[in-house]
Amino acid sequence: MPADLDILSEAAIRAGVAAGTLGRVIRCLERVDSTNLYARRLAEEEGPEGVVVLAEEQTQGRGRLGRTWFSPPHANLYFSVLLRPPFPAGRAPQITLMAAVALAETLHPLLGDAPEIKWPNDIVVRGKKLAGILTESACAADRIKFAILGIGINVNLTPGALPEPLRARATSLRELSGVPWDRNKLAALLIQGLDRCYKELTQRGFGEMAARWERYFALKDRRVEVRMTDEVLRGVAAGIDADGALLVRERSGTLRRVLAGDVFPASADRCS
Ligand code: BT5
Repeated sequence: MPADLDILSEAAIRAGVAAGTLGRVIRCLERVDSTNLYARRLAEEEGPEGVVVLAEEQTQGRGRLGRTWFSPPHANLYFSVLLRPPFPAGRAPQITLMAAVALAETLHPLLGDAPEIKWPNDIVVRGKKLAGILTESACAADRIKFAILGIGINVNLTPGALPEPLRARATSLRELSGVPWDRNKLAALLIQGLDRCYKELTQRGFGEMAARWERYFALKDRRVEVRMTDEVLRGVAAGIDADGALLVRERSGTLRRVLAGDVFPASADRCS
């Protein structure tokens, strides 16, 4: 039987979330295919903005581009937020970047160490991946109809529980701090942080959020390699633009905009 720390509780999370848009409805599930798929089903049934779905375990936890998210039970946080931003479709990538800022700003004081954002969707601490973000949106008439913001954070996962290929590349809050974390309190803090950043993004636009994002962008001004589906691009990471695209200056001086791909320090021999 799991100890209290190992059980997600809607009441405990709600107690830590002030009235806002995000978290007005909180649903904790024992096991689900993917919280993103569950939230998408709610969105298609006209669920309201701000619903947060958490699960103890995912049987089909998803990453980008058909990858999987390792989601063992009662150890981590896996949750999705249903958003209905009043944005044109082109602004969808800003949701992932906003969420990365919220995660970094919430985790930074708790951890002591500054987390790093790896464009577009990873939170990395001491060189290992702590969290990932997957935003999936549906559009109609060039507007975002809804967006599902999915977040996975390794909380109390012990390194021995990771499958072999992930051991060298993934970490958890417990591994970093040496102590177990209260997932309900952490979930509440993250929901609050996301609510604040989402409000700022919708009310004030992306400019200020982009500046905050760049503060945590470890590869800024460094030589990088960007792996895209049909091309590998090399250059210096210059930052992000108003649409959230990664800007890479090639050796020729050309500034390239990258909308989707994986970025690595140049010559690093790692895979995502
Ligand atoms: C991501 O994709 O990082 C997005 C992960 C989003 C997961 C959340 S959990 C709640 C919600 N519901 C879902 O079904 N998904 C979201 P990507 O950048 O493609 O990275 C995927 C890669 O990260 C994998 O190919 C592995 O190499 C690595 N990975 C998988 N599980 C991991 C874990 N638990 N911790 C660290 N790295 C992991």
